[in-house]
Parts: sequence; structure tokens; C-alpha cells
Amino acid sequence: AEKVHSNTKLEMGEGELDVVVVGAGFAGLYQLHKLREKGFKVKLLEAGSDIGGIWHWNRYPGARVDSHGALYQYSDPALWKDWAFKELYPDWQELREYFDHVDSRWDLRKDVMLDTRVTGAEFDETSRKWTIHTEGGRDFVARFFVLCTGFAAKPYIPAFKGLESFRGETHHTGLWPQEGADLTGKRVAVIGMGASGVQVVQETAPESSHLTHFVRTPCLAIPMWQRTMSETDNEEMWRDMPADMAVRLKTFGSFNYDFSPWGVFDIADEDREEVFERIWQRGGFWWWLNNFKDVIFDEKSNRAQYDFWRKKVLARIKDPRLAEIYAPKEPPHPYGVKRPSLEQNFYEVVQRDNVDVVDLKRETIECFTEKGIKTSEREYEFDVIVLATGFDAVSGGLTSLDIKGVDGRTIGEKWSDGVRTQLGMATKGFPNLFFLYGPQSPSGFCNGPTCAEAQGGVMVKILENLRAEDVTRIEAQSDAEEAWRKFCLEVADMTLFPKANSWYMGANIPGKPRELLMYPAGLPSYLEACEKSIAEGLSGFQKA
Ligand code: N01
Repeated sequence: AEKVHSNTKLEMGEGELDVVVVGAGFAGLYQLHKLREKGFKVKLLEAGSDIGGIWHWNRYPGARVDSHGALYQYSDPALWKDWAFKELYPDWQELREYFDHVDSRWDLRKDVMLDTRVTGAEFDETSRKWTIHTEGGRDFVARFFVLCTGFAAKPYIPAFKGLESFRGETHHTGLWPQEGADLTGKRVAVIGMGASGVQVVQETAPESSHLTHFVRTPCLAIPMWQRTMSETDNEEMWRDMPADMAVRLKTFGSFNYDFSPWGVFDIADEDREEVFERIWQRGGFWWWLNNFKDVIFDEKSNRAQYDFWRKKVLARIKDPRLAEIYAPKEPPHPYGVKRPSLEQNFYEVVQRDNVDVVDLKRETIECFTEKGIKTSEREYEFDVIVLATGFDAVSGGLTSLDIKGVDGRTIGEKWSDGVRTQLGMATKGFPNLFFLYGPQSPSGFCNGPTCAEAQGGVMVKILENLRAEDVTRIEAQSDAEEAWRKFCLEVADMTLFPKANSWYMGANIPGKPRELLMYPAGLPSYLEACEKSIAEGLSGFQKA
């Protein structure tokens, strides 16, 4: 605890800052490190009591990353050369240790103000600076304001009737108590089946006395094939690292593999089965992003992918009722347009004697009660209710802040009928303000640490160019953001993404505009667009 809180007393230094960065996850820490290295005076404000971003907040039972650790780290050799992973897919504890390791090399914490939640900000046209307000009442003034609030900064808690009346404990996965919550021997409800729901159910069912999983839409989960990392595994990782780090900038999802050059029906049936089987055996996102090139565009191809997936899952589920809930005959949506989660033994765990599954398509939640949850069928009693109900994702971390633009409107007000950005990094009316891993950037489609460095590198270059030209005010232009929006939405319409009610589409939040929130054409073309703007002296922006 002492370590965690030691730098809350940090003297942030009087006087002027060049840059205030918000959020101590992969993106924000990279900004702090690089901008400091380039001689900017920069401080980082973080709401949590330690660094780590998503890995600070999401410490629910079973929380672990869905990418191989090898690719889920920074590319600086000073960091990876002496960092070994314990598991192929590290959990939140190991990732926290990784952030300690990063801090031990990059010396970050001295410039991070922990327990400091940013609430709002205004831009002063005379000084051309932002005044940034924090919950404790302390203000910071800086020329540039870089928000690295992440894609999951705003947990979503559905407006269940009677939510407050439940007498037991209620926890959202993204706001899990830092001291942990003991679920051993308890009667536990888990609502939701995204990545968080799958992980909590898997981890908690064996230790709870009873677990009830409330499922509205099944997540079409992929085997993780988790294993511990041997010495040889880590040696291979170090050997492959330089090549893998280079390749990840050249693929759609920024991994060391990409979609195959063939369509599903370009090859003979038996060959197709063999290809499906091969990528299935690799597990994880190989099955998603190393699949045939047309599965996210073409319904028939996508159905072939779903049918293979279903055959594999059905082989593991004996109870026909559970089979129809978790792997229905008709796909709930095209495969992969809602993020598939990785599972270890999920389909076995839900068949345990101490697990019940409530199909919310047949039985609806009416309200929370003192004792538990009342559905259209009956009342269930619980000690703990886990809300694995997701996030107002991608844009929610920005729209929830009271940041006033030059016309007095907030970002949320400006985007009330849809997101508008230049390069997914800035929005008109908010001069000198940038955001990373946000809407209309590769964000949710891009491996986090890769995006932190790739898009983060663009950010650093922009600030260096502005400094070199002595520019003190920069603002996105309307025509550029309308063109960027049009491109993002037109490409999205060529895919099957709009066919699911996913957080990718903003469709998980009542009243949120339905639109693809990510830049949909892959990291390489995104970086090209950014480089083009920089080469043209920051085209799409107005400088003064
Ligand atoms: O959230 P989600 P998440 N009544 O939005 C259900 C990353 N992540 O926290 O689909 C009943 O995916 C909702 O049902 P439906 C990863 O990128 C990664 O799980 O709307 N149910 C859905 O099942 C991921 O994609 C890891 O019908 C309700 C669930 O809640 C993203 O974070 C781990 C409901 C929400 O699923 C978000 O994942 C965790 C209601 N009123 C997270 N409202 C890794 O493995 C919502 N639901 C790295």
C-alpha cells in the first residue's frame, strides 16, 4: 500500500506544463516516456491508485489478456530483453508486475499523479492553454492536453429496476474492489457474457457454492490453449521479438499474423476443413484474424466459420438446452463482428452441478430485490451479483468528461449525433486537445501496446513539429473530419460489423448513436494517413 500511494504526495512542480496526459495505461505511459525524452515538460494524471490502466481497474477473478504476452508489451529492448512471461496469456497480476518492470526502466511514477481523476477542462483563447480540473479541486494548466483514457474507461451498469435494493454485494467487473472480493462458498450471479463474463464464470464457479449465469447473447468463444511459458518458450519469444515487433505494424489487427489471402470458397471442401482445423488448433485470435479473408465481409463465408465453431463447441456440451443457449443453431450475429472471447474450460464449467444458466431471451430480468434478482419466471437469491455488463466503450471515456470546447459545448454534446474526428485523434472546437486509442482510430481493432506505440509515435511527431514551428494553437478542420467519418462509415458498411449490437457499434448503450467506432481499414493504412498529414504540414488541421 505504501508503494501504491507514495507518489500521491508528489510535487507536480509549479509553473507551466507543455503537456498534460491523462491515463496511466499503455498509451499514456508511452506518451509520458517519449515526450519527456524529447524535452517536453509533461505530467500524467491518473484516477486510479496505481499505474497499469485497464490492468489496474480490471482485477476481477480470472481477468487476463486475450493476446500472447509476447506481443502484448512495448517494443523497447531495454524492457523485453530481460522480461520473461510466466503464462502464454498473462493474467492481471502478471501484467501489473510488467508495469512495475516498465517503471523500473523508464522511471515513470515520479511524473504520475495518482488518485487524481480529471473531471473537466476549458480552453483559454488568450493564453492558448487548457485548464484541467481534477476531483480533488486541484487544477493543472498546459498548452496541450492528451487524453489516453482507454476504450473501457466508463463502465456500463444497465438501469435494472431496484438495483440499489439488493442487500448483498454488487460489483461491476471494471470497478472490482482493489482489495478483492471473496466469492468462496457464496451464491453468485454473473450477468453478461462478453470477455469479462466468460472469465468470471470460469474462475468463480468452482469456488462458489452456486453460480447463476444470466446470458442474453452468447459470446462465440475461442479456445485459449493457455499454458505456462517454459524457459525455451521465453527464449523463442526473445529470438522472434524483433521480427514480430516489425510485423505487427503491417497487419490488420497488429499481431504477427493476418487474414489469409483466400476466400472460404476459393478452396475445396476438405482443404477448407483442414485450414479451419489448423487455425483452431492455434487457438485465440488466430481463429478470428488469421481466418479466410472474406469471413467479415461475406455472410455465406461467415456462416461456414460459424458452423465449424459450433461443431467444436457442441462436442463439449452434453445438455441440449445449454447447447442451444451457448451455441445456437442460428448464429446470434455473424461470427467475429462481436469480439469473441478466449476461454479455457468455460463450456465444461457451465455444465457443473453448481451452475445454472438463465437464458434471457426466454426469461427476462424484471428487477433486483433485497435478496437477489426477480425474473419473469421466479426470484433467485444471491450473496453477490457480478455485473459483467461492459462499457460505454471507445468514446465513453471522452464524452463523459466535462471538457468544454471553444463554443462551450462538451465533446459528448458535439458527438451526440455521431463521432467526428480528424485521424481519430482530434475534434474541431477543441484546440490543442488530442486523444489516443479513441474513436475512429484502430483502437478496439488494434493490439493495445502496438497502438500505444504506433499512434503514440504519431502524436509525439505532431507535438515536435508544432514546437519546431512555434505553433501554439492547432485545431481539426470540419471538412477533414467529415471526410474521415465518411471513409470510416463507408468501409464499415462493406463489412458485417453493422449487423451486431456490439460495443464496436456503440449499440450496447441505450441512446448512443449506432456507428462503427473504430477506424476499419487496419493499422497500416491508418498510419499511412497520419504520415501523409504530417508530411503535408498537418493537413486537416488549422495551425496558428
Ligand atoms: O463487455 P461486453 P466485457 N441485461 O460489452 C450483457 C475487453 N476485455 O466487459 O450481448 C443482460 O463485451 C451483454 O449482453 P448483449 C474486450 O475487448 C478483454 O465483457 O448486449 N445482459 C454482454 O453479454 C471486450 O470485448 C478481456 O446481449 C446485459 C455483456 O453484458 C471488452 O473489453 C477481458 C445487459 C457485456 O459484454 C468488453 O468486454 C475483459 C442487460 N441489461 C474485457 N446489458 C480480455 O480477455 C449488457 N448485458 C483481454
